[in-house]
Parts: sequence; structure tokens; C-alpha cells
Amino acid sequence: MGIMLDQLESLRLSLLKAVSDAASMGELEEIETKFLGRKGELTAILRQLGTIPVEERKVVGSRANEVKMEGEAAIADRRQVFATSAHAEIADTDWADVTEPGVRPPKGHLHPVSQAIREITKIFDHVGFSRVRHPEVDWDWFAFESLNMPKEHPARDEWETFFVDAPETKQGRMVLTPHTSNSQVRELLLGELPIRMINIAKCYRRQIDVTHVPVFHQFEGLYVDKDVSITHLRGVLDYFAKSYFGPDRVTRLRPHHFRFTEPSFEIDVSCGVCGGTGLLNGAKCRTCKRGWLELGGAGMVHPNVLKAGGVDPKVYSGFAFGWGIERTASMKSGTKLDDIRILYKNDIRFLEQF
Ligand code: FA5
Repeated sequence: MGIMLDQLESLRLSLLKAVSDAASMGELEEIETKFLGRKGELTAILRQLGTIPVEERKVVGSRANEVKMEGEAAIADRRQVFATSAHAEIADTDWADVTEPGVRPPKGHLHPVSQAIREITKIFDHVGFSRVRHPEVDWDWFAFESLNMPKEHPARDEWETFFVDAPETKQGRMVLTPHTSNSQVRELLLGELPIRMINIAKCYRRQIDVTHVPVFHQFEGLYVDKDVSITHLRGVLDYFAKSYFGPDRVTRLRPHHFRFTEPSFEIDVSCGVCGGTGLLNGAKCRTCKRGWLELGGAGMVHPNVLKAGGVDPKVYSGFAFGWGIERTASMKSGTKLDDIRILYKNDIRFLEQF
């Protein structure tokens, strides 16, 4: 019995020393397995119990139990120490000051063309022109034929059109809309009169140079009612010019030709730089050269267009206008865009100025 008690005592001392020397949780695991595990040293000692008299076994057995409990307690204490210091380390290195102000993500803004679309929509909304939507991929009939431009008519050349490779129907081939005027007959066909609409959409033309991009935007106004006259057109245009460009701006109509309006006009707006005089400090204004800037087309809706939309031109009349958003927006900001394509180059240094 004495030998076994000695063995237990020596196991106890080695175990306690190993525990206090352990440098990590991993080492503690190994020590536990080595001394107290199923195939460990304590088990090995207890295997000899059968060799000693029965009455002594109880004494050795209960001593073995005490050693085991003391060892387990020492291991548990040491584990606790490691766990606490691990937390302390995380707190030291990974702490967060929850009262510290956050890092603000960079804040962008709408593209200048989107800003213009919003502003134009709002301005026309004030005088009862509601924004509508019509297709940006449409049949030749709506883009041209119903607008008094039959197939092969030379006027179509100005709308250098992209055709979609789709089967031809009674309404002709399918096109990427080269202007927003396809919305005129589409809106008329809805049959709800009077009409006061503003259609803002993408347009596509086979053009690219410093003043043209293949994908651009137009806004198309259409007013159809009884007794609509050119005076109404002027009133709306002036209202728009003053709201969008500034209260001192005015518009003028210049005779022009479109197949879908009669009479037709080019609309100019007085130059904001020289106040419409064409002169600045005794020299020619470099922005406009003549006091006026060209805005876009307009006119009184042609009777054939009203007819194509199922509206009787003897009862109803109307006006329409269609302008490029890119051009209108750059006229407002006063930015002389040497090259309109910069709007779509995604160059933040340019875009963040607006
Ligand atoms: C038209 O497209 C007519 N539908 C306008 C209209 C509507 C007249 C209703 C009468 C009644 P025009 O082809 O001139 O007209 O184009 C109008 C404007 O679109 C131009 O003044 C220009 O600002 C813009 N635009 C035309 N092509 C391009 C292009 N490739 N890139 C950028 N802007 C363009």
C-alpha cells in the first residue's frame, strides 16, 4: 500500500507542477490526458489495486480520488486564468470606442442629366403637364409614318435611325426611337382629351461628334384641346424659360420646318451671358454671338397627326415641342461643353461639379 500511496503522491506533485508551468490551453489539455485520462498515469496506478489486500484498497482508492479531484481543480483554475487573459488581450487590441463618430461614406449626387429631368418634370407639372411614358423601342409607324413622314421621305434622313432586327409588321419595322415625338400619336390614341403631357425619354441616332451622342434624352410637350393657338405655345415656352433659366429670360420663335407640325418653329432663348444683346463689353458675346441660343423644335400639331391619333382636327388643335435635355441642361449651367460626350464618360472630376 505504501508504494502505491508514494506513487500517488509523486503523481500529484508532478501534475500540479505541470499545471502551473503550462503556457496555454493546449498544454493543459495534454496534461489532463497524460495524468488523468482513461489511459493516463492515474489509471495505470489504479490498475495495480488488485495486487494489494482488499482492506487496503479502500484507502488507496479514496486517496486516488482526492488526487484526481485536486488535479482537476488545479486544471480548471488555470483554464480560467488563460480565458480571462485571452479576453483582456482582445479588449486591448480590438476595442471599439462606441462614442467615436463613424466614418462617413462618400456621398454622391444625381447625374446632371437626371437632375435636369427632375427639374423639368416639376416645372411642367406646375402648369398641369403630367409626365407620361411611351416606348423607347417602337414601330416605324409611331416614329415616322403617323408623323407625316412616309417611307422613303427624305425628311427621315435627319433622324439617322437605328433599326431593330425584328420581323416587319403592318406598323413597319421596329426602331430605337430617334425622338420622343412617337409619343404624340400614342398619347392621342389613348383618347383622353384634353392632353397636357410631358414625355421624357431616351432617343437614339447614328451620330457621334462633339455635339451629338448616339443615346441622348429629349422632353416632348404636347397640348391638345379646343382652340389652342400659337399664343398658348409662346406662353408655355416663356414660362419654361423663366422657370428653368431665370426670370429675365425670354424665348423667340423662328420659322422652321417639321413634317409633323404646321407652322413649325425653332425656339431660341435669350442668352444669359449678354442679356440677349449679343454684345459683351463692346465685343461679340462668345457664348451666343447673336443674343440667342437655340433650344429646340416646336410647332402646331399637324392635322394629319391629329387624324392619325383619331382626333378631329376641325374640333381640336394643339402644339408640341421637343428639346434635347443634354443641350438644355448645359445651357442652364452655362457650361460651354466643348464636347457633349463628356457627360457620359463617368469622369467623377467633371460630374462632381454639378
Ligand atoms: C426633333 O427631334 C423633333 N422631334 C422636335 C420636335 C418635337 C419638333 C415636337 C416639333 C414638335 P431635332 O432633330 O431638331 O427635332 O432634335 C431636337 C433636339 O434634340 C436638338 O435640338 C438637340 O438638342 C437634341 N438632339 C438631337 N440629336 C442629338 C444627338 N445625337 N445628341 C444629343 N442631342 C441631340
